[in-house]
Amino acid sequence: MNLWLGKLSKTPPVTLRTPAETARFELESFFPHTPFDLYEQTDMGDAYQIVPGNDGFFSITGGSTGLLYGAYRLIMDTLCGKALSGTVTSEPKYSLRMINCWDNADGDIERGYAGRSLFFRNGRLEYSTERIQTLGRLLASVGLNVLCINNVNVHYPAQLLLEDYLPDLAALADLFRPFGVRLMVSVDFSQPMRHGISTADPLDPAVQAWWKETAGRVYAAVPDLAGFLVKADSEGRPGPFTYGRNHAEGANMLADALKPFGGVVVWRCFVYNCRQDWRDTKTDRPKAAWEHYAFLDGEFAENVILQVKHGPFDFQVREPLSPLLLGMKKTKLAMELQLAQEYTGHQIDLYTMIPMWKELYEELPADNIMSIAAVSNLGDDENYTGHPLAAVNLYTYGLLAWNPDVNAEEAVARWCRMTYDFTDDQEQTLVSLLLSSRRTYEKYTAPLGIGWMITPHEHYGPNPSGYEYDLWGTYHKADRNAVGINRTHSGTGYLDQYPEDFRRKYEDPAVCPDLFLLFYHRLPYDYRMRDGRTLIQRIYDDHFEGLEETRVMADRLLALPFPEPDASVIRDRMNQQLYSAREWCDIINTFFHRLSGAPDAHGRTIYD
Ligand code: GCW
Repeated sequence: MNLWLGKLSKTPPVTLRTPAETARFELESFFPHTPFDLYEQTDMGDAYQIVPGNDGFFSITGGSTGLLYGAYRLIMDTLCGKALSGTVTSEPKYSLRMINCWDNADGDIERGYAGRSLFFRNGRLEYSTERIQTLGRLLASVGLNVLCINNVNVHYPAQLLLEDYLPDLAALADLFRPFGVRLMVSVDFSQPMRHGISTADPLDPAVQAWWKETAGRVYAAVPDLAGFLVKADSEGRPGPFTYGRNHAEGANMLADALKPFGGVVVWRCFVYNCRQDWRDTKTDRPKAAWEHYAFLDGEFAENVILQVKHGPFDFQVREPLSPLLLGMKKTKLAMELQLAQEYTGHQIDLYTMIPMWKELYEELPADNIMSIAAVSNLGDDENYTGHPLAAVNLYTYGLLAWNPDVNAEEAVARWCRMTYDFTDDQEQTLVSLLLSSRRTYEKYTAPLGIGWMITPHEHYGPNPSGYEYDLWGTYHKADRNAVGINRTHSGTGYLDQYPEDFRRKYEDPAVCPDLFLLFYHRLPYDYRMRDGRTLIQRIYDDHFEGLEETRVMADRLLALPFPEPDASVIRDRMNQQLYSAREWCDIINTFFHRLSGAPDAHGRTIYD
């Protein structure tokens, strides 16, 4: 195993039953000559305290999971060369730190870039026990504790997880339990209709009774299931709208069924019109989530969590924080991130996410959300994440979910140190390449917050107008004079969904940060930016810089002594990224050059 725990030798045996037992096993094998004590204190839950004593002795106090997290903290600090200098206490910011897998029962992964499913094959739950244990250990080592194993688009036969496959689900839960990881399943809102009920109306007593009975069966098999994840009325999925019900009515009905068992309903807010007419200038897709949910603030049951994508569109390189995350004060919220690099290079291009997450947190008041989720970047490739360096996103996500105040550079550096045996200089090089990779990708792709100039459906490589006349509501409206959408009060009014202080930062193009300029404003190509450049020149410059930075990155990255098989995979993917970055740069520049007719001020080659 070449992930960050690769330097731990022994794999935990399947006979472990609790996180506390796993903690003891990991510590005994990592510190074979050091005495230690573990004190289990149930009410501490995930929190832990590590106290050093004489002659290397240490003790850890915590709940069962807290002992495990404390054990990994100590082991990973040691791997990073950090000695325990005094008492360490820690507790997580969020109690649910979730990974959402978009795995289908046939083994395919929607938007998966690391091979096939680790859980499913041939329409069933079928897996390698050893790989599941490794995964459990990886998740636990960074404090992740909820794993939703199936796609939010619940295609048949994934529905059977609540039916015939329950014993298999229970067996999988047993494997994850010693790592403190609780399973979650995505459910199909219309599932009662597979059982002779003619409706899925959440207010229908037969529907309610079916979900209650189902919850009873499911929790009898998996008593610690975290709950259900639901994508409803979104991109063709069934939901309460069919019956004239709102999403509080839908979510609360399921919440009622799960309540006796302590389960939660995680209800996604990714709801918009995905059959928009491009001629319709009134509808602006980023407004959709607010329109569907804001008026329901305070209406959701105790055990409902609304899971909101971090931006109002869909995981583009740069999006503002979703207005729901700022405005729904009386509802439990989770922020949804995406580790899978759907729009950010398919785990071919280097793209380290923590700098972006830290930017989101700068806008997010500390207690607005109570939980966090991320779409998985995992699969059955030998290295689990396709690109070996994409593992840094899983690792740093865990650290962020535990403590959003984590320092991005330190987190990345710790991952590098645990993963590779590099000199300090080599490690510094890798850390700086990882940290700058997102900005580089941003420069050579769609400019200044506009997004969506990507090949439709596949979502890799450039196609500037691929989505322009499509149904998805993702338009840039570039013409020969101007580009972008006015989303201020005088335009679509999207910005009106935000609090006043947020609005003020973006409503005037003269103060709006450059990187959001075309998200909020429609501007002519000769618009003068604050640094004196025209808008079109800034677009050209960013693209040439992005390509050049990729070339430099390739030289520096490929000079590092990665071990095999990482070295070959990294080399192949870097070469693909170089090709793609050139395509992006040339196609985007040519696209805008053809429209605007503006020459590059520096006379660089833009193809006609
Ligand atoms: O835009 C979409 C992705 C879909 C995904 C959806 C979602 C799981 O392209 O593949 O479906 O987002 O988040 O539900």
